[in-house]
Amino acid sequence: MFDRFHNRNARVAVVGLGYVGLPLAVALAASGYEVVGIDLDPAKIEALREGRSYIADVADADLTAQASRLRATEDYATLSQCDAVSICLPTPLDSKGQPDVSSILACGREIARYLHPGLVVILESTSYPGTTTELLLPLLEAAAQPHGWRVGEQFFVAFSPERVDPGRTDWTIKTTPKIVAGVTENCLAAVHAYYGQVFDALVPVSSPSAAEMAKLFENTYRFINISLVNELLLMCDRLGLDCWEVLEAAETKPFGFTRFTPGPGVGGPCIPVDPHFLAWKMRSINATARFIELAGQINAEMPRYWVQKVQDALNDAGKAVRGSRVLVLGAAYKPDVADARESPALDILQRLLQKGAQVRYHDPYILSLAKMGVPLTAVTELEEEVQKADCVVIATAHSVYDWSSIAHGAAILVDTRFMVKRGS
Ligand code: SAJ
Repeated sequence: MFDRFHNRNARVAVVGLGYVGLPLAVALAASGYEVVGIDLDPAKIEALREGRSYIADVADADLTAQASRLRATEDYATLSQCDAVSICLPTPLDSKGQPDVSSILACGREIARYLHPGLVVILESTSYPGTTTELLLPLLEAAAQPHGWRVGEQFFVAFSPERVDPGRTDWTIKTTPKIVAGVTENCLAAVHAYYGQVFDALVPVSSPSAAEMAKLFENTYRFINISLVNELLLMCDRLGLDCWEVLEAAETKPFGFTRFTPGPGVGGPCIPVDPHFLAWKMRSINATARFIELAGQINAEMPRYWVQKVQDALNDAGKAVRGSRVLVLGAAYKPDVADARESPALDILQRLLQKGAQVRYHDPYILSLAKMGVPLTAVTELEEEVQKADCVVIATAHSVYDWSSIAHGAAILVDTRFMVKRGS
């Protein structure tokens, strides 16, 4: 039934060619499939046609190596000729903090237009339990019904959460275990036949909702533990204890303890977003995810805490924040990525601007924050800027920074990442 996958002569599609979809498309092509990448952004399509990667984890050479098997298009009609389609579209929170699944719905409607017998539809985007079966599946069933096609018989629907970690090299898209779930047993068999040729280890679970929940829990676990260690920092501050020393000591426990590190808050497209999908789902059934709500409050508090540290340090030096020159190192949400989505550094910069500081930032990967709503462009002369600043704030621990040199050159240093403490 699924020989085209077993024989790897299936033609497969990936919708959404971002930091999840493009690495997946390359991995599928490298596994021998003919791959069609679909994206609505003409700039992405043009770049890929010219063999230019815009994703740090995909080299131009990777595109060149797969050029015979990977092509890009804006046209969903190509799905008529495809045996499978993986949906890798963003699922952000909207301005009210509610899940925004509009991209998945729009994509589902397009897939429905080109639905045909044999098509395997796999949702990879992170979303709340029920998205696959309550939102995506009905769109496809509505298109299937006039033809008498049924899910699990003429077409197949599955959920398999992405686990792409930008910048990580020890675990790759191929070696990271891949959860898979089908709407029916046959749907599971379909995604197993297909993805089993691509990923080293599949983890089948009983339903798409169980898989959606597993993905959300993975990242909620991180979100809550990061908020716990941030609260530890707040508690140590009130008790006059050195949080770093406490953590170093606790970490010597060889079992039953996982180290997290306090910081300026939680950024990125995953960790600060995914838990709120789960919290929203629980509210929708009149239940509450109390840990998530509390963790969100603590993590959101951290930029204010660190700006207060700047204010206190300047005050101790007889300076007001207003008019002081403050240099923030790093705008990205984590080291060595060019991504500032939900980055706490943005909140720190905004707060300093609101307090009237002369704010500058340095980030080798992000040269302007205008698109993120912060009216600043990066400074480039790092050493000179450190020397001239009344206060330097370490917000993102990019590898390019020489922490001892920065500590030596800064008149005042507020180290939200404890980089100097680490001795690195
Ligand atoms: N952070 C802390 N303290 C910590 C860990 C993280 O403040 O101890 C902050 C980071 O600075 C960042 C945010 O939290 O602002 C998120 O950091 P992250 O390391 O979780 O990075 P992400 O968002 O890229 O998370 C991804 C996730 N991968 C997927 O969703 C597939 C996450 O599940 C991974 O565990 C994580 O990478 C990872 O381990 O690197």
